[in-house]
Amino acid sequence: MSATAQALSGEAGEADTMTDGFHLLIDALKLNGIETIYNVPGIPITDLGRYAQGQGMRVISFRHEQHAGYAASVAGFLTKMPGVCMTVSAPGFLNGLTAVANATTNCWPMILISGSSEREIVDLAQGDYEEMDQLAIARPFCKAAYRLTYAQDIGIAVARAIRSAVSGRPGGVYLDIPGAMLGQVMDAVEGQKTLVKVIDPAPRMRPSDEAVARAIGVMKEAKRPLIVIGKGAAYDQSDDLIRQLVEKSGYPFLPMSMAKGILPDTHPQCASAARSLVLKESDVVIMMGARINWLLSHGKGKQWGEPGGKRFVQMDIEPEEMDSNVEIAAPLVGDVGSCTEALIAAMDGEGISPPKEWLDQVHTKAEANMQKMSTRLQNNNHPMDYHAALGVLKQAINDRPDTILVNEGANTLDLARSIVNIHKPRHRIDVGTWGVMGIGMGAAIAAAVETGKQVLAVEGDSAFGFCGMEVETICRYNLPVCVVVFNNDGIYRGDGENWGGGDDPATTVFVKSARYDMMMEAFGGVGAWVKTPDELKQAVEAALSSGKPTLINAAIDPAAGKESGNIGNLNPQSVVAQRLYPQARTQK
Ligand code: ADP
Ligand code: TPW
Ligand code: MG
Repeated sequence: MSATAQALSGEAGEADTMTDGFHLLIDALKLNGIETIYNVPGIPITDLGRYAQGQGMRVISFRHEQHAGYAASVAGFLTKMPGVCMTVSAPGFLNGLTAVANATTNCWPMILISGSSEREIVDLAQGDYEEMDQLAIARPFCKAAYRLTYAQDIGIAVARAIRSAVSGRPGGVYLDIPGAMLGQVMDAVEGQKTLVKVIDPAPRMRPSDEAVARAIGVMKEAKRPLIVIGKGAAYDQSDDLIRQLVEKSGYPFLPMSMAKGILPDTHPQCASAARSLVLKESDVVIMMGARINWLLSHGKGKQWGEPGGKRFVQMDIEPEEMDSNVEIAAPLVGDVGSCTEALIAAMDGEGISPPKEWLDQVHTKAEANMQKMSTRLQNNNHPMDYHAALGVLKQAINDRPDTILVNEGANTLDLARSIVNIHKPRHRIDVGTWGVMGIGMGAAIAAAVETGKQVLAVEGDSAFGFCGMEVETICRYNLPVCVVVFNNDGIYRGDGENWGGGDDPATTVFVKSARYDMMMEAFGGVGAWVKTPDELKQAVEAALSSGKPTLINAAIDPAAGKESGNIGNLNPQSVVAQRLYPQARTQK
C-alpha cells in the first residue's frame, strides 16, 4: 500500500487525508521500481530513510557517503535502473558528489538525492546549518541537476531524474531537496495524482540502414578483423546478441575489463591473451560500447601498429563519441543491442569470415602466452607473490563462476584482470574509466544487495584503505562478501625508502604486516591471515562456501609489485629528477 493510500485508510482527522514531501518522494521512487536506497542519515534526511524503511524499501546505511554513492552507481550498472544515493547537505553532499562524477564518467546511471538548507538563507549567504549552493556545485559533475521547491513537483522531478540518468548515454543525476520541502503537506489524493510513472525510460535507438550497410562494407574488406567489447555493452545486457555476432562473424574479440564475461574469457575466439598482437596487427576493429580513450592509448601510437593502418566501426549510443580520438569509418549510433541485431541480419550472404591465417596467428600467440602464464601461477615462492595468490583465486572463480569479482589496486588490479577468468556477464566490477581507488566496498555491497550473489573483492591494501570502514556495513547487513586484501605493505610496493634519508617512512609504504583481518573480526565477521597459496586456498574455500562476511589478509611479497602496475609509463618524467635522485633512474 502506498504511503498516501495508507494515510487515507487511517482514522478521520486532517493528517489522515494528507500526504507530505517525504512520502511523495518515497511513493515516486517506488512507483518507478526503485526499491533500494544507499544512504547516510542526518538532518534533513534522517526521517526520510526511516520512512522509506517504513514503506518497505531497502535502505542500506553506510559509514561514508562516497561508498553509498559508489554502491548506487554500481547498482545502476548492474540493473540499468538508476541506483539512488541519499545524503545530508554540504559535507555529505560533497562526499556523495565524487561518486556522481565517477558514475557520469563511467556512463552509469545513478541519482544523488541530497537534503539542502533553506534557499533564502543560502542565497543571501547568511550562514545556515551546512550551507552550500549545492545545485550550482553539482552541475559540472553530472549529466543533469534539478532542485525541488514544492512537494507537488516531486513526481515530475523524480521522473525527470530517472529519464536523464538512463536515456541516451547514462550518467549521474543530482536532485536537490531543501529540507523544508520534505515537510510540506498536501491532500493525499491530489498528491497521488502528481506522481509520474516513466514510460520507456531508455528507448531503444536503432542505427539507420545506411549506417549498417556502411559497416558491412568495411567488414567485408577486413583481412585481420577484431571486435573490442566495452562496459557499455555489458550495461546494455544484450548478451545473446553479442555472442551471436561474435560467433557468426568468427572475429577474435577483446573484452575491456568490465566486459569480461559477456562471452566467457575461455571462449575460443577470446583474444585477451594475444592483446598486443591483435591491437597492433588488426586492420578492421569493431568497437562495441567502448570508448577509444586512454585505456586504449587513444587508438594511436605503437600499440596500434602502422599509423592509418586501421578502420574502425563503432557502436555507441552517444553520437558525439564518434571521431573523438581517431576517424571512425563506420559509425553505428544506437544501443548495442539494436546495432548488433542489425549487423547480424545484414551479414547474411556477404561472405564475412576472417582468413584462417589471421585466426591461426591469434590462436598460436594466445596459446603460447597462456602456457607461460600458467607456470607462473603455480609457483610456491615465499613470500607469496601476486601470481601465486591469483592462481588460487582464478581457480576459486572457475569453480564458482556465479561469484561476482570486485577488483581494485594497481598491481592487484592489473594482474587480476589478466589472470582471473570471468565466465558470466557483469560479474566483474572494478575501478572503471577513472581508475578510482576506494570503489571496492561500495561495489561489493551493491553487487551483493542487487543480485543476492556471493562477492569476492580482491583489493590492494591501499585501495582497501580508501573504503575499509564499510566492512562494518558488510557485517551489519550480513552480506555474502569475501574481501581478499593483497597486503604488500604499500602502494605498488612495500619496500620503498625515504629519498631524503630521514626517519619518516617512504610516501608509498604502510605499517608492515598490518592486520586488516582484525578489522573484519572487530565487527563480527571472519578474519584470516594467510601467507601461502595453500592457506589462501583454504580460507577462500571456507569463505565462499559459508557466505559469511570474511576478510582474508593475504601477505604478498613487498618487492613483487611494479610502480603504478601496468601504467608506469603515465608518470611524468623529468631529467632534473633523474639527476637529483639516483633511485629515480631505476624506477620502472
Ligand atoms: P570501457 O571502459 O569498457 O572501454 P567505456 O566506458 O569507455 O567502456 O565506453 C562505454 C561506452 O558505451 C560509452 O561511450 C557509452 O556512451 C556507451 N554506451 C553506454 N550504454 C550504451 C548502450 N546501451 N548502447 C550503446 N552504447 C552504450
Ligand atoms: C581516489 C592513485 C592508483 S593505484 C593506488 C593509488 C593510491 C594504490 C595502489 O596500491 P594498492 O595495490 O592498492 O595497494 P598494489 O597491489 O599495487 O600495491 N586516489 C584515488 N584514486 C587513485 N587512483 C589514486 C589515488 C592510486
Ligand atoms: Mg599494495
